[in-house]
Amino acid sequence: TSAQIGVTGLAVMGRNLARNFARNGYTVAVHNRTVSRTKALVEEFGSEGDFIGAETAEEFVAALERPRRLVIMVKAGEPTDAVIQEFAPLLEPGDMIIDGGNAHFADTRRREKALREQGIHFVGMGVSGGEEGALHGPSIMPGGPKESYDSLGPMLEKISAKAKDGAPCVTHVGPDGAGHFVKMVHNGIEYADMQLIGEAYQLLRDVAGYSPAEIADVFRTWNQGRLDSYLIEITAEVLSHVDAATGKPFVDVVVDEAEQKGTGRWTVQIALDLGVPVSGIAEAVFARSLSGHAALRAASQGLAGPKPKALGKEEEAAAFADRVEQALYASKIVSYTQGFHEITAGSEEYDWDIDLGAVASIWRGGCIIRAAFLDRIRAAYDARPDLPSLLSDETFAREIAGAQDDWREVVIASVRQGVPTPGFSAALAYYDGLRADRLPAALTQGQRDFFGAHTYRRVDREGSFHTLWGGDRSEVSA
Ligand code: NBP
Repeated sequence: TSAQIGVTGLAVMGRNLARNFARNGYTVAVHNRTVSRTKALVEEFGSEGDFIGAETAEEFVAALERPRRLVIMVKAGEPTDAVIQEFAPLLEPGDMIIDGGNAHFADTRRREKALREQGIHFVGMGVSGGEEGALHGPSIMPGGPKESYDSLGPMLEKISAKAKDGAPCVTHVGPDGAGHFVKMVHNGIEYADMQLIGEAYQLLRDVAGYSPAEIADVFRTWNQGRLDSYLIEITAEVLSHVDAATGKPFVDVVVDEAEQKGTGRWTVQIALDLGVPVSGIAEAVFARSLSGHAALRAASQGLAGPKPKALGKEEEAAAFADRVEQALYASKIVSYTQGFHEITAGSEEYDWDIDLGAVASIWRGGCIIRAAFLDRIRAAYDARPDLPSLLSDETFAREIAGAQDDWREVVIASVRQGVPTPGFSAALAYYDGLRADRLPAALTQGQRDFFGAHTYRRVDREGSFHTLWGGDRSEVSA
């Protein structure tokens, strides 16, 4: 017998993805640099389906039916290149290498181009959902040549998560690096979502005066409404967890320094290159970075702040919690607006022709940012694929209009009480910036013309102009 798919790299993700394929009836060839992992998988999970354990690269390639479909699930970066170098010479034109790791999309573009010259189809495939997702159904974001999706797609549709309406959470995102690009932005949005939730938690704790257990209940209530999402759900779980050793809330015994693996940072770096204002995502990355500067934070402990004033009455605290829900929801709309703007810009820059409604659709299940909310983003783009921004969608615009008074009150309260809310504040500034009739950018242009003769355009006439700032201050055409 031969295998319809092969997986090399059998750490948590690869092992679970291989099991997922096998559980769905595919014969799966499995391979890992360290052979003991391959053996362990077959021994432990062999009863779940048909596995062919391969010890060498040659055995692995020989076990695959043609055209071969070979999934790489190794550590992103050099290990991926090493594995490609090992396998590519053993493959034949028409075979497929699928990289399911968290590759940078620029690496994926480079690899796709090099392998295309050998006639090998290279599919950069974003996978979200962690190890549980890999096993039970992830959200899958494959890029690469469209024709490879014709044969690979049906298999991915089988193993992927399904949205509530039954639609598989996978689509051909676009050529070369499109899939990994979209996965990158997914992670950036994930950072922003987590930061906004964190700010809501901190406000409920410091301003409303709620305990972690009470805040868990608030999040449970929110999870019944428009904020219904995986991240809100697990937030309630984490907040209600009590540390067994001390009896304290778990959240109080964890060191408050957030770590990151890099995809959030990439989202911001690429946004800077593309000129897309992803301020909410950037603030989320910076907030993690700030949290990690332990020495700097220790040295700043004595700095002055406002006198905190907890809300007295219970009703007052409950009303404040409702406002925080509005602020969280409005800020969330802004994060997604910014993330989808980045996808639009990437799609234009690299000619990917990404269907934004389809992206929202495949994020509805399996991935970390899965949420009821994404159904509405999908509907917005399906109704108007050329929507200039999510904020131009009538429903979202109306919702923000309804939330904005509370959103402002929450930002005011956070400033007054000295609770940092970079996410809520940046989202609000973005919103106000976009809706402003006039921006101080006109003054910026004046300053640039003054010190650097950079010229400016006028509101009333075509052309570029320069004022003779050092002379008689008359205006000349530039
Ligand atoms: P890791 O990222 O920890 O990678 C471990 C695997 O890489 C092992 O199979 C290891 O083989 C192999 N490997 C390394 Br390291 N260097 C190698 C080399 N030079 N040649 C061949 N194999 C090499 O595993 P993971 O956490 O399962 O993640 C796999 C991929 O999936 C990563 O790219 C990750 O970013 C991505 N991802 C992870 C998650 C998640 O939740 N963990 C979610 C989504 C995507 P060995 O056994 O011989 O050391």
